[in-house]
This record gives sequence, structure tokens and C-alpha cells, in this order.
Amino acid sequence: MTAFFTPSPEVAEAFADGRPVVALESTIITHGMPYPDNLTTARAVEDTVRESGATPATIAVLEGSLHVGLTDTQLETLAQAKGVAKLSRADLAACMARGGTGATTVASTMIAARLAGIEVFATGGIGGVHQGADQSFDISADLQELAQTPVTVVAAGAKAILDLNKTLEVLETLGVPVVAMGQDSLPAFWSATSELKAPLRMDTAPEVARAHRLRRAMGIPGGQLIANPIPATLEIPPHEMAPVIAQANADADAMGITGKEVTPFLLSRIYDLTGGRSLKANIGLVLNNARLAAEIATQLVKIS
Ligand code: PSU
Ligand code: MN
Repeated sequence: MTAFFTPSPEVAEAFADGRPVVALESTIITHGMPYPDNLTTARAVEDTVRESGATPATIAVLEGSLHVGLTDTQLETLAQAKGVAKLSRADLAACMARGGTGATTVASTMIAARLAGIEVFATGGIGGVHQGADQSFDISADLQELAQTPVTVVAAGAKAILDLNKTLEVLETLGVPVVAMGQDSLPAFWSATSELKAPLRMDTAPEVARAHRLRRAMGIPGGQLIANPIPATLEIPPHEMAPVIAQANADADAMGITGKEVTPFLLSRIYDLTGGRSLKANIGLVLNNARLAAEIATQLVKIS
């Protein structure tokens, strides 16, 4: 197994001791936030996981090796690197085969987490069905991954740049549980609530952990999406985000942005349009997700 991945010393120790580990992705670092906020956020997310009693494992491919857990120096190098590849399910093995360096998305982080035996993963927001997908066919590979890889993903819902309604429909078709934490409404990334009702609701980390274990015991493939709302004090309300999101999507269309560039473009455009406020909210929600993921990982160790 270890032929496929390299654990950091901290992660190797946690594995050896049977302590809870939380996987973290790296595309949010290289493509989701500008330097140096990306680095301070990545460190703060790791520290939040530690303070909550678990070990963080940030995942990335460095010169062909799949790293599960990065040293602080590796984290810093990645956060400053230019032209890092964005690796989804399709790209992961190809990047490793060619000795490349790349950051993992939700989909490829789930693959790496499963290889390493990590059951919980915290991020900001998953990818999903883009607005205008009826024309562009732009649907994130994150959704298919949730359908087949048994990792519980804690996110603030799907990113609100997406068509959230269609994203929910696809997740339903794929049989992915979408669980709102502590509320009925589906969180919308920068906003704590949306007009959409979440298909499922849970209120505690032990419930999430029990459902994860039951799915495994019953042989149900795939993971769970835990939609954890941004803390109310940090949110940007939906009526403020709606015109900004519409503008960013219109700009992406006008500039002919396609493929892997769409999500990074939209996030950075929204950063400009909100004068940096979207980034503050994004950082807050990721930290909040890291905390919940650590609680779930801790519960999973207790009931394994
Ligand atoms: N969450 C964030 N910022 C991000 C992402 C998630 O707060 O940048 C990344 C994740 O890696 C996710 C990716 O998998 O955006 C979605 O990209 P796409 O829509 O191209 O599948
Ligand atoms: Mn896409």
C-alpha cells in the first residue's frame, strides 16, 4: 500500500497509534485562494484539526509522489508555487507517472484518503453542476467520486457559484447522502442557508459517524456529503451574493473560460467583486468544517 503514497512523519505516527486523521485537499491552496492567505489558511486549518484532537493530512503530489500529510516546508513551497496542476480523478496517476507536481481536488483527495485508510475529509465546498451546464456539460467529477469512494466529506455545501438545484438532483441520482448539519436548509457556501431544503439532516458528529459505519457494514459504496453551514456571523447573505455570482458567471462566459479554469476563475472574480470579503468568509467556513471533521474522525475511532 505504501508504494502508492508517502505519509508525513506526523501522519505516520497517528496511523501507528490508531489516532483520528482528517484529510485536507490542496487545490483550495493552489487554485482557490491567493498567496499568502492560502498559506496562512492552510496552516490555520491544520492547527484547527490538531486543536480538535485529530491529525491533519494535507494531500498533494510532489515530484511524482503522492503525499498524505505535508511538512510545513512542503506546504509553504506548494502555496508559493506557480503553474501547479489541478488534479482530479483523471489526472492523478498521470501526474505521478510523469513525476509531476499537482494539487488534489475533492475527487482526487477522496481517492488518496481511501488509499491511506482515512475516512473523513474537510474542505470548503465541493464542485458540482455549473450554471449553464445544459449547454456546457460542465459537471464536476467530485459528484461521481462521492458516489463511489467511501469517504465522508465535510463542506459548506456545494460552492454557490454552481446550479445548486441541479447539483442536488445529480447527487440524488447518484445516491449520495446530502446531510445538512443542524438545520433543514441546504447551506450555500458563503451563505449559511439557501431556499433549498437539504435531503437529510443530522445534528451531531456521532450521528454522522454512525451513518458512515453503517454504510460500510452494509456494503453501500460511496461517501457522504456533510453540508456544514458557515457560522452566521461570517456569512454573506444570499441577496448580496446573488448579483456577484451572476456577474462572475457572465464574465466567465464572455471570456470563454472553460474546463478546469472555470472554478478558480469564478472564485478569484468573486474575490475582486466583493473586495476580498468572499475570501474572509471562505476561510471561516473551512476552519468550521475542519473542526467538525475532526469531531467525526474522533467518533469514528471510538466506534471502529
Ligand atoms: N473549496 C473551496 N475552494 C476550492 C475548492 C473547494 O473553498 O477551490 C476546489 C476543490 O478542490 C474542488 C474544486 O474539488 O474546487 C472543484 O473544481 P471543479 O469545479 O473544476 O471540479
Ligand atoms: Mn468542471
